[in-house]
Amino acid sequence: MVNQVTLNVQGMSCGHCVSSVENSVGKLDGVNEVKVHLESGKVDVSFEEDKVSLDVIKETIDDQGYDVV
Ligand SMILES: [Cu+2]
Repeated sequence: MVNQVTLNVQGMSCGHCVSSVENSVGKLDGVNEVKVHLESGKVDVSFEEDKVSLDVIKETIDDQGYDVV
């Protein structure tokens, strides 16, 4: 089952932040698509609920040094 969420993430300020988040989340098994919107601080994620949980996605962003609010 595909789920689609938009997360609010604080601390992303440049292209490097965008790639850190997009690459780390994009690497997770079960994530179909991840798109960072730098200006609004939003991250769209499309993922397979039976393969990866939202918690793991949030943790992965957190591990890169950003805050999911
Ligand atoms: Cu940055």
